[in-house]
Amino acid sequence: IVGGEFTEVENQPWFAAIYQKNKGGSPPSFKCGGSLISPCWVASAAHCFIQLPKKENYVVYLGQSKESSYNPGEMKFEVEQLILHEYYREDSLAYHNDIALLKIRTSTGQCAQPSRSIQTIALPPRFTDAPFGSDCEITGFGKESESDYLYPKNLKMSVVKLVSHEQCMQPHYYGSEINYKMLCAADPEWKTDSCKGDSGGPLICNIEGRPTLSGIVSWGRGCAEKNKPGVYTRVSHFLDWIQSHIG
Ligand code: 4AZ
Repeated sequence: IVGGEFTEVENQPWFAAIYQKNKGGSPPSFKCGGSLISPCWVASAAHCFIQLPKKENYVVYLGQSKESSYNPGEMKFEVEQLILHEYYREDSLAYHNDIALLKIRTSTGQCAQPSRSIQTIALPPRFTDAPFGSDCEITGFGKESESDYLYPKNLKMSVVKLVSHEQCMQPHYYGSEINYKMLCAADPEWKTDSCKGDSGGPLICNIEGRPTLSGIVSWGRGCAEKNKPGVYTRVSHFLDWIQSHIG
């Protein structure tokens, strides 16, 4: 996250930290964010997993405010199922149908136990989003500046505004790279944005008075660049796909 502020996972208790296992006993490497949408299921971005689409290679933590550290109250999970969208596709800039579902279970076969630092996030009503111009929250362990090579250790969050498709499809924004299964969100002053490493994490908007998973961090040209919003998978347009897999 460029800009924004450091936070604790109690303020984003649906946030999941997804790590890729390493060979030869070295600790797992942080890979992507995710969101707990039911006790057994985490939603994330397909592009995080496409190069290594094997569930055995990943481990999921809930309740982490600090990356790659022990966090009191955290829970660790293996991935029982890794489902990537069957129409996931990459264009020059854009990812299409950039959504994945991870079924999680502890070593003793349990799903997530809700606590102060672990909670599910609501899915949106069908084809329903917050109005354009609404404030929404983004969360992640991603870079604080595109040029950094290090990632922050502490979880960050920020606030961005939903940008209309009409605006985001302007030639000096993203033109025809954008479609209606994506959401654009940005800071009017281009000071805060999601960035590399935030992929898969949540864009949370208030819909009908409750915090809702409206978007999944997917792509963007750079981070907090003028006229280049963050682009998010539009969860309200994938509810049938989600339902068909999680029941
Ligand atoms: C990335 O490379 C990335 N500003 C994620 C989000 C954005 C840009 C890049 C959006 O993972």
